Amino acid sequence: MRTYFPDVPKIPYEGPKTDNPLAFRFYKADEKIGGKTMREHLRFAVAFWHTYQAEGSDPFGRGTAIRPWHDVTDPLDLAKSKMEANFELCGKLGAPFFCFHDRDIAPEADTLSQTNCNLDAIVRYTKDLMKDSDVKLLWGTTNAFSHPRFVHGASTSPNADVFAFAAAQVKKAMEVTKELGGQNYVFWGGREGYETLLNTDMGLELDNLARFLRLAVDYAKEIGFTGQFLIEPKPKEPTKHQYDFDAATVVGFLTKYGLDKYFKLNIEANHATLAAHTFQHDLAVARLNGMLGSIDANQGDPMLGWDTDQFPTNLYDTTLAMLEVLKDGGFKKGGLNFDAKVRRGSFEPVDLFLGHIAGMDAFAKGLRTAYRIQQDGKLDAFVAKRYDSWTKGIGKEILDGRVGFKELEAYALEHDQVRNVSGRQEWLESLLNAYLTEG
Ligand code: XLS
Ligand code: CA
Ligand code: CA
Repeated sequence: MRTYFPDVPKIPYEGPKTDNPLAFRFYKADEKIGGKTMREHLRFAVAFWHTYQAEGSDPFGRGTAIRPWHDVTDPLDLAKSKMEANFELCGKLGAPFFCFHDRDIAPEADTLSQTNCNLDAIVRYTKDLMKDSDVKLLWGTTNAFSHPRFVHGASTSPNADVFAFAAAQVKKAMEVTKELGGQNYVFWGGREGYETLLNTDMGLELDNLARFLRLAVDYAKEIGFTGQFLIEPKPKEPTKHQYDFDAATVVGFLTKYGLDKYFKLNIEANHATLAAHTFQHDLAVARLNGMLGSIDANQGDPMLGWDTDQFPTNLYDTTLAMLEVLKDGGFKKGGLNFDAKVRRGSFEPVDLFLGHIAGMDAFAKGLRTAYRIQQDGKLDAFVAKRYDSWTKGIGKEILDGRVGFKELEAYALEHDQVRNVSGRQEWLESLLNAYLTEG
């Protein structure tokens, strides 16, 4: 088989002081942290769309990327080349997983049945490549947003034919994900949202979205697909109002339609910040609802109002994210998918490795720091002490359901000189900095 990145070796761990750009500083796959290897904790995945499809175009200019498969012209051969490159890149990085949309891995043809044949051919080819590799599929999904037929949405389109088309596509993508041993299946809202209520029946669209997800659940049961279903919130882009706005919105939606037991959430950092939340906030909302499924690891740019999908390098964020994952008892079927693309100016093939190494190291360092924070217990102890009033006296009586408004009024009349204590935010932030800079 062809080698796509001949100048890139298997990436070694060389420690924080290395000058070698093609080495890890913090990610030592086999090192155990709290009984699990870093590989098992972090479950890194490479995103097919950004790594092999993105060419670095923007609204002002065409792609700049130089890619080793650019000499391949036949669409199916090109799809095979990219899949070969994927196994080489994941293998050299030591990333145990990859993720894809149906249309990333195989070209769309003029008819749905020919498109499905293309997909089948690539899936067969991928299965063969998997035989000689440890690389697995973390999740598959459907691209039901790029083609013009999805101009008004997929399952929330006003056009029932589009709903049917999207259903056919998800059916096939789910079968393919199962065939390749995918551990999860993602539903991201694509164009499921709207631009203006002047032309939109929002009630019907939301009911249809739920209807669609219910049909997906039924079909998964029918074919015995046991992967975890994940919904990925995003507040805007491409539509102005995306229905899956943020973690809290999705939890409410799933609960309303009785779908909550079938789905968990795939939280993307850049989507959380677009919703004006921190990444940690949306992870915490998912965790508190027992729905933290998986993560799309990237970061946005606070000075830009759109989804920039940059490789995550902010240690503050990766640390707080891994703290949420550790509090949740670690990933089950999910993992850390790099939904991230190298910048337009980083156009050489080696940049694909440098981007992933930067992201893997940022999360490895985040894991190390988060684990120390958790073991040390100082932050947890501070929070526990802050809520101490609920462990005794009137607080305990409230929690035990032993008092109503009348008893509370009687209590308040007796204790109306309330005294609060400082929240010590600055001290806590400085403590976090100490964890980040030591060790
Ligand atoms: C787009 C989303 C998308 C999903 C998968 O913003 O991040 O890439 O992760 O469809
Ligand atoms: Ca994503
Ligand atoms: Ca994104």
